Amino acid sequence: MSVKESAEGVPTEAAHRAATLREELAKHNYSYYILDAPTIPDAEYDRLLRELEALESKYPSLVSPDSPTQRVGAAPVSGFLEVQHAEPMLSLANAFSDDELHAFARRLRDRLSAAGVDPQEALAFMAEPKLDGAAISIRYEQGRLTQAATRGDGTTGEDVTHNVRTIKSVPLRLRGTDVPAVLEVRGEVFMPRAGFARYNREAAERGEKVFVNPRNAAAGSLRQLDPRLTARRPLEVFFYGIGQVDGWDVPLRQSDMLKRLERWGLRLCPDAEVVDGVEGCLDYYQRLGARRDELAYDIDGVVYKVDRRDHQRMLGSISRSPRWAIAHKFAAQEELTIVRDVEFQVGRTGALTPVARLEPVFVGGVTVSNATLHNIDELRRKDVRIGDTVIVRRAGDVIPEVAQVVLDRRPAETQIVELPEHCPVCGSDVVRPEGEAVARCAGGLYCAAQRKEALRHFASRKAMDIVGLGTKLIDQLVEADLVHTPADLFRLTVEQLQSLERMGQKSAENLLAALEKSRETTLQRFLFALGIREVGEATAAALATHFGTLEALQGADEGALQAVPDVGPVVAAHVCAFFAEQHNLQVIDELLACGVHWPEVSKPASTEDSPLYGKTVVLTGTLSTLSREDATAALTALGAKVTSTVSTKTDFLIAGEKAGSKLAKAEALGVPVLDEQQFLELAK
Ligand code: D41
Repeated sequence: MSVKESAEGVPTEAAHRAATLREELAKHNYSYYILDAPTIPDAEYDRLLRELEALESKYPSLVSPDSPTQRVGAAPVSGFLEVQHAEPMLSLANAFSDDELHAFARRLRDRLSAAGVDPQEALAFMAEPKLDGAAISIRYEQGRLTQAATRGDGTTGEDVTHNVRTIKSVPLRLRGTDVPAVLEVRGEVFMPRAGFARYNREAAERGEKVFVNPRNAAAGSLRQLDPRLTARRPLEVFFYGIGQVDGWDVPLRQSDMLKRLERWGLRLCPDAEVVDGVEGCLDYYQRLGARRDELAYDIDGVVYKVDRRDHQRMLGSISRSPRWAIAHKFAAQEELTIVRDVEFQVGRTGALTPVARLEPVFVGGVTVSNATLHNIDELRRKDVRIGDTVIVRRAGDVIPEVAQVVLDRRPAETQIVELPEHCPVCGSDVVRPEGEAVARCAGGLYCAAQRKEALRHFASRKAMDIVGLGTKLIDQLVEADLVHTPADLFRLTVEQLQSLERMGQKSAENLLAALEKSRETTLQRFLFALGIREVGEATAAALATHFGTLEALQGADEGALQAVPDVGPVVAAHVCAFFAEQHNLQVIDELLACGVHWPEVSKPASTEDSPLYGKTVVLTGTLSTLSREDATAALTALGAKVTSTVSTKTDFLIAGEKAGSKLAKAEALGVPVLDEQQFLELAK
């Protein structure tokens, strides 16, 4: 019996198998990129892809341009062709303040009411993050990707089809049977922060050029001549609009139009929302701004768009920008300035951190005159010299850092920075263990800098919370030789304090009262205050809950410590080393003798009995009775793992007030959602 063959001599079975594989792969791609809920492990996906590749290489007539094997099909190009955009790619006007946003809303209302729209009607807006990447227009004909172009000047862009095809979140073919004859979609190609960091680390290891920021990385990657190079860049895409359309009755609302795009397999930004009026816009701006550092990608503001497309049409555009949309920018996060000096700061653990003293510059809403260079390796890698012009970057509350030297502006005379051999504070040797990036002062608590940092940490709000004992006062106490260990704080007298500069009797008494108050603490705070390496707040809480008493913790060996959720070998070793040190035990004894005490830890019969033990939990929205940090600490103490993104691996979403996209996603994925009350019940 002969095998059935199709016209090109391909066995029907092989053709069927190829079709099935493509369908499977497309389904998994959709789950992965659109639903953000992977259905199979990466390795399994790769196996299916390889099977398809093998079939296609055996029967080349099976290959089609939209096969998932054909992402990196094209050979390098010698240059970029021009593309005329069928519909121009407009740009966005900017608002830099709330006032400018109010003015935008006023203009909208005036124009719309002149066009007959009831000015009382509340306007709905699409509010979305403004990604810092590269704008792209992608054309699908009969559902197949035919062309991708950069924005260029808005009228003419460059053909980057060969590169865009390598981006896995860009479908080569749209899902479904009801796809338009022609559909141009517009969006932003970007490099997520994690991918950017990983890419740069690996590039640096290979001695290649690193990217200054994710925006340059995205734009640069699209302009590669060889698509095989682009394919190695971790690029992603979010779509936010359309260009030319043929054969689709576009929905009335922008938000509904986007939902339709999503069903065709085009990825949207998960953090976009429909909001009401300017108030809704400003509220979104605040909320997104607060989450800016947690987002997986860089943004430089928020975009608001009138949701009704008939209103958009009435408003029209002016000089290449639509009147119906505006970008509300965040304060710039990068600026240029000059390095005046580089000094080494000594931290609590003796780590020497190079810090650049800068010509003051306004960035991210504050004036920056110091920026960290992290460690000596980073300083060498970036080759920062005194006299250089550098890019300083500031992200939210994070310490400003020197991102890069602008070599074009390097003056003829610069000074190279050397790691000091002796601690700039106490003169002890500086040691740098083999293979470690961090150099440390070997002086321990002999070093005044380390003592100051240890005391500052001990007194801080989340540790012993000694109100009024700030940096300046600690510096004075250490310099006057009044305080060597934390226990000395509790032995201070009014007379000693009054001998300090700018310290009257009243302030001295207030400080003693604050010290008195801080003696009553919790085991968790006390453990955190000790400043054991790698023991942060959450770990301190987990240790306190698990062991219940200081004695039990001190008696634990590394094995017993690792039984605590989230305590691994490194933390366990640091804890053991801390309690093995005689002078640490002495300080603890003295603190207890000075009256530091805490209530017994109420320990659940066993954390393993908690319904939250071992569960993966995501927090969203605002809880009314406890802060995000306290909720995280409580969950960690119960043995739960707190993560930031909802996926199929999430066991519970705890949703407070104003929960947004995470709640929607949890509901879509069927992840159980707890409100605050239910969470507190379970955490009892
Ligand atoms: O995230 C962005 N960068 C973004 C850019 C966005 N979310 N929406 C945008 N919307 C538009 C209009 C309203 C003109 C369709 C844009 C851009 N334009 C844009 N990106 C680059 C130039 C214009």
